[in-house]
Amino acid sequence: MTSSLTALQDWVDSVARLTQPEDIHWCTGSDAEYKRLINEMTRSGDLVPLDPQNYPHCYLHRSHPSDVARVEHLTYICTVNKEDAGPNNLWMDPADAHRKLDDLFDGAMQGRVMYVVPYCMGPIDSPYSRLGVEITDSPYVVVSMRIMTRMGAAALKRIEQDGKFVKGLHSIGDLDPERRFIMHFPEELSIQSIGSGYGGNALLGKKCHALRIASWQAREEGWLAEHMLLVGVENPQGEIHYIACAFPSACGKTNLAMLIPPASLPGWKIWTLGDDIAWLHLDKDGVLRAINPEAGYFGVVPGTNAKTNKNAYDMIHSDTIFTNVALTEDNQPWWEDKKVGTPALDWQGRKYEPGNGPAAHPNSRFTISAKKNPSYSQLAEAPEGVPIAALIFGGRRKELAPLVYEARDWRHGVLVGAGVASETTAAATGAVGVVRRDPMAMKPFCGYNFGDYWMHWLSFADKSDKLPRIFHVNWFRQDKSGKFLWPGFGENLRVLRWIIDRCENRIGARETPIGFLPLRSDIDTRDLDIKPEILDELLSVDVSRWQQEMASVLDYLEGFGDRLPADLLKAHEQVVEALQKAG
Ligand code: SAT
Ligand code: MN
Repeated sequence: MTSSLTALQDWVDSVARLTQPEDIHWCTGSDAEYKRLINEMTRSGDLVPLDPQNYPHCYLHRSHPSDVARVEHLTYICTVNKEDAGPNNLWMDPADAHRKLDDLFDGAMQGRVMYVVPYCMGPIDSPYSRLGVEITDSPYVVVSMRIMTRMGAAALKRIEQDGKFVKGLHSIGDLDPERRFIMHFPEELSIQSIGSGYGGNALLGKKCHALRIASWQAREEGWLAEHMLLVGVENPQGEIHYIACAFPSACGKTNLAMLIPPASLPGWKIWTLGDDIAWLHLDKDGVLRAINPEAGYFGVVPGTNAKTNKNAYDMIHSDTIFTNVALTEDNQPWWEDKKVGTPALDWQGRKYEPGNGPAAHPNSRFTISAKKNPSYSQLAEAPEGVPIAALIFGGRRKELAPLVYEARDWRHGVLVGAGVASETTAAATGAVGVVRRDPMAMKPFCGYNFGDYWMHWLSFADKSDKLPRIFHVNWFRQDKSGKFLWPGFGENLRVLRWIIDRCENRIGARETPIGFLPLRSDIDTRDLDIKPEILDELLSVDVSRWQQEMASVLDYLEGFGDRLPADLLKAHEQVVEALQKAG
């Protein structure tokens, strides 16, 4: 046995001694194993099989009603030095955290099977991929990890070769929110999660590994782990530009990643590589290349219909695990804005009563292999990834932020990313609709001090002169009555087109204090029912409100004290000066 397999075996043994499972199963990732687990969960009631005619191989999982979203207030970064976790994270001393967790994990798997789940984040033969092993007592987690990652024998083989892997320990425990913790030990490359069976807290390959731990690894190794969708945009001439976009959870990453062009833009096509996470590396020529570390989607269900996201809507009619949706009389999944059928049972399995709130939980999810997507990119498995033409930041903001603008240069782009703010959504527990700073859409996911993270981002300017341009978009502007000003969904391609034309130096732009904005005539509004004055509003920069915004950004940045990079402050000053001149 190689030393990495010995280390793995030793760790599995020590976890088994602590958690005392009834049995241990090493997952191979085979079809037979998947089917066996599905059958067992169907028998135990963990999964409800759906209508086999209309939803073949689809299942419903109901999580505990107190366990339906990420729990940011119980998510910790445990570094030896508190400053390394930063004010953007909850921190606990690693020794204290281990003591607390050892207590909670003591005997936690009694009467249960302990599954050992080797997985690879990224194409199995990519130099950019990284390995992990999750130990869990939840068969729902195992089948989900098989969909979301390259899981099983091939990953184990690569662990043997690479010698390095992230250790993730998960138990659903007793699902008591008082005994629920999601703890990360970046210095030990390990994760421990207890008390939750919900996706982002329990599928440790996703946010815990591919973002929190990977962001730490990425800084040490000189790359970036980002909360970004990844797509290829093909134009009628057959050229494909790859772009990566960072939006907070439940702000439409999956919809944009699977966008279907409107009829008035014939010949365009979107190819999906990823809908949530991108790992970005500079290649030897200085080109920024991206892979999607995941192999499946864990997407928000409500709002998905044949109009908003036809690819997703069609795709989730087979081979899908739904979590916390409602059911119709004839056992079809149902959710708000599905537009067909009526709910009989709500997401908790109760008879549906409108007085009890939405039928499907607002954060109900679908889990499905990326290969089922009709717009799945040929290059999704490419070990070398794809070259990035543009990076796009965005948030959900009723006011202020224009439809699109371009940063002046990389340094300004990092400031634009650092200043992102967005209204909170149902993807995390807590109030919904409150504007908060969510730099690079990484507020819940950066595994270290944001000050150091921005420094790391800024450092790329010295490493390459071929970096992509950086943009900011906002699909969510509203008028006084709360109506969206921009139609969104497929029409967002019109904005991507402008972005690509800018990257190709095909068009000019209007220089404003916050960056470059489109000339009205450069946004193609053919066949769109949008009045010129609305477009003007979407493309306007209100100087005095932006002065307030920049003051609030500065307030936020100053919270990072001496870890705040001087270059970021300089970029900020530049915008403030330009606003002053304009005002
Ligand atoms: O955290 S999850 O991966 O469960 C979903 C999200 O918030 O993006
Ligand atoms: Mn996400």
